[in-house]
Amino acid sequence: MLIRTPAPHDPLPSEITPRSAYLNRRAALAGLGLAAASPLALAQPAPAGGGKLAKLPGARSAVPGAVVMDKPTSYADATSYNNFYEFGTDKADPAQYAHTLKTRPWTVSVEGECAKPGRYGIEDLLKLAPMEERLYRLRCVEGWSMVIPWEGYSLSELLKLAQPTSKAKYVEFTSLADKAQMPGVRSGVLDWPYVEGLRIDEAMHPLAMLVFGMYGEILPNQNGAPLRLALPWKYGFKSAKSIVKIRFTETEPRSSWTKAAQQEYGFYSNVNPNVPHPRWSQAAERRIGEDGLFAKKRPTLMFNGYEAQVGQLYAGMDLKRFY
Ligand SMILES: Nc1nc2c(c(=O)[nH]1)N[C@H]1C(S)=C(S)[C@@H](COP(=O)(O)O)O[C@H]1N2
Ligand SMILES: [Mo]
Repeated sequence: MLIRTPAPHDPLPSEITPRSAYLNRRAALAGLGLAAASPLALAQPAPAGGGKLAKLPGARSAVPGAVVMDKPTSYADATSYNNFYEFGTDKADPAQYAHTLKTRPWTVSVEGECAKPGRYGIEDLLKLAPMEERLYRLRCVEGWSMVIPWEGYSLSELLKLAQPTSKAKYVEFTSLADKAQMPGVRSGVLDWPYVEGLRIDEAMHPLAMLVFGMYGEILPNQNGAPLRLALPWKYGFKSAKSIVKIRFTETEPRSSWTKAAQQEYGFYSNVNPNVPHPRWSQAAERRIGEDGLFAKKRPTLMFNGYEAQVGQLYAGMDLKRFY
């Protein structure tokens, strides 16, 4: 399948702001003497966190595409409507039960096809690279989406320290699975531990983010504390939460969702409005927080709106086959 690569002058979908919003902001900034400020200064300030967790500041990211102009989802919505099956399958379960998760001490082991395997404590990981704030869309395969200001840095910062060998074609991520802390792990709904995988070039892409916080605070447990992935161009389930192991492999890892339903969840799982899930269309989505009586569904964008950044990773691939 041919991937359309936007011409350099094409606006990125993430840069398209309604003209009225732009003019309003410009008028407001002009009043403050900031009219000549950079386009980034026009972006919406991120909403505040809940005020109960430790602060985790991050400077606005310079990675292209890392900041979208969409209105961020409220902190209340982003922390109460979650998928984290280790704490139950209902959207409200993680917020209710994840307080039993112990996030200190926490160690991530990096292993497999690499010259420098290692074990990293969470305090060291927090200091490994400068914290950046990135406003990413996250779209769940179920047909809803959120826009969240994440704090973290590119996953590649950690991966490159391990010096992956030429046999490292893929990276596998494993989440904690502890029955004592995670009531959902007693159920057989998934094959625990939760495992996800990426091709190594996807994992090394600057937009692939290792996340430690959101809304300027450390991650709430229900959102995957103390660290998780955020892969904005893939369906939400590729972004594993509460990671304890990262392994470089020569063969394609089998993810928990693919094991559970091979026909429904492929290895790639790139957001793609043109490839329906076997049981429903993926052409539109509901933005959480905008589900009032008159709220219209939004069209889902190719690669969730990040096509200009990641489209080249899939040039020449049949995305209907490699779904
Ligand atoms: N370990 C683990 N990671 C997980 C999940 C899970 O059940 N367990 N759910 C995934 C799914 S389906 C989605 S949509 C996102 C949801 O992230 P959020 O609750 O922070 O919005 O996390 C993903 N990561
Ligand atoms: Mo999801």
